[in-house]
Amino acid sequence: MSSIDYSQKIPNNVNLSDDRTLQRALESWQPNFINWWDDVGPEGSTNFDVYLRTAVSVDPNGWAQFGHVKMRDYRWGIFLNPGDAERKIHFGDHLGEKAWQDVPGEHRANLRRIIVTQGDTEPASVEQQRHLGLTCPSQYDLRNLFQVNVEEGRHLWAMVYLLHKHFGRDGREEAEALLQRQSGDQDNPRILGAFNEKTPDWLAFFMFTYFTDRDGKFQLSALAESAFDPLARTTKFMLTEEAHHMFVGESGVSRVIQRTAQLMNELKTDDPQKIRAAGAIDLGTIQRYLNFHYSVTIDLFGADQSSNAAIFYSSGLKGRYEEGKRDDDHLLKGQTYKVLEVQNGQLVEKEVPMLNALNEVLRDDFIKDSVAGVGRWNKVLEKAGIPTRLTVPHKAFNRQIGALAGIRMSPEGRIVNDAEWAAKKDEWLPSPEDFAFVASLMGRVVEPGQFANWIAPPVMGINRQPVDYEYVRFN
Ligand code: BYC
Repeated sequence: MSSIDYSQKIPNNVNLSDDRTLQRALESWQPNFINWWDDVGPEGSTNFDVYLRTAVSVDPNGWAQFGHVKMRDYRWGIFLNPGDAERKIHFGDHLGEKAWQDVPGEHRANLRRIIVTQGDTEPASVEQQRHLGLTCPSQYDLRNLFQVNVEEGRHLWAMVYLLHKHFGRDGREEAEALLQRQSGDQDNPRILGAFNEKTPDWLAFFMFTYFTDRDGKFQLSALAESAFDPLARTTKFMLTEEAHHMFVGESGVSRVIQRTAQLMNELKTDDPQKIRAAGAIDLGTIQRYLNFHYSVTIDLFGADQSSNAAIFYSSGLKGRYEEGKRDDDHLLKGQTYKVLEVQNGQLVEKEVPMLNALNEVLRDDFIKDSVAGVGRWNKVLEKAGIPTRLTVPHKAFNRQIGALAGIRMSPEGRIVNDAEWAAKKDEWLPSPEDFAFVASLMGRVVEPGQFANWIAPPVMGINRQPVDYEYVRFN
């Protein structure tokens, strides 16, 4: 089932034409999706022909094709990784039983909730990024933004397919609601905190795609273990696309650092004001953006102790990251895990049942992965001979979810009083002045091969095209 039927209105590899009712339901959702894209998708981009990757197969050795397309005409489709009829559930109370092709009645509400929460993040990110095209630092970057946007749109389709196919009328209603909630809307916001934050500039975009898309990687990996086989197969394929999004973030921040380091060396200064005056982003501002995006993203893993997480795992709905590679009993009953909490004004470690701490387990896996990339950013500084190093803040810094919510803490992990927090907040998190400065750099550079002054060019182009390729035709 690896070929994709492109003759259909909705490209798919799930034999959609065999299920007329489902096909009609999805075809009636499609115009609503396009209306949503027109209303809150990338601003002012309707006529652009963009050099985009489109999924054409789920074969790992050639799953995508590249070509110039108008984003509105992008072939958003439904693609599941190939199935294994013999697949067995490999964790939780149903361990060893056959994976489910349909939703068991007793798990329906929880599965729906997980799928809706996952689905909600996809359109949210497109909404958050909708103005960025107006201030792109290059055609290359503009194309990458649009690539991320269309693929988040496809990920929404992936979740809507599951809702329509497996959750009947409730699923169809949820699919509508996914187009109605809006990022940052007072009355009808997106479900999770980070997806209601603004992505006001390209540094925020790169940090978002580095950190927040990485939450996507870890959550999707956990869902790819699910006993509900259609969810496992669809999230596996989504992960293929997600890798590029994190690349955009990691290489984007890296190029910002590279340019800053170059100017620091040229001007022989580490004075932030001089770097700013030269039109680049000082390392302090980069660190503050990092602190912000890291802390709101680790909140996305949920409370450190969660009975939901225990139920999701024991029922087989959501596994751990790389569940299949772990050599324990995959039941986790009687095991413990350390979480942090505050006692008498001190942070202390507390041993709690592992099943209840699975959000924390996934958060810790995410943290390890994030820190590795920050290390790669530091290599850029090291290579340039600059002694400053970027670091991720303490896990308890600026948290809003779970036992650490609301604790006043410095990025190094020192509990501080309200007065110190108020005095230092602008050293630790981007201040209104930082945002205004970064915004002042955001011009619009669209000549092929040209780059804004605050960012270095990439090492190579997309799909072996040159860096000065015409990635976007403005028409
Ligand atoms: N903000 O018991 P808890 C991606 C809520 S990113 C606001 O810990 P649970 C992407 C929680 O919903 C991946 N609310 O919850 C990236 C619950 O509410 P109710 C997205 C929050 O269920 C970039 C209450 O607090 N996928 O793909 O254990 C671009 C109690 O919390 C937050 C998923 O998240 C928050 N940060 O865990 C595009 C996977 N955190 O029920 C895309 C699916 C928690 O009391 N979701 N709450 O009203 C899940 O697995 C779980 O829902 C969560 C929460 C891990 C998110």
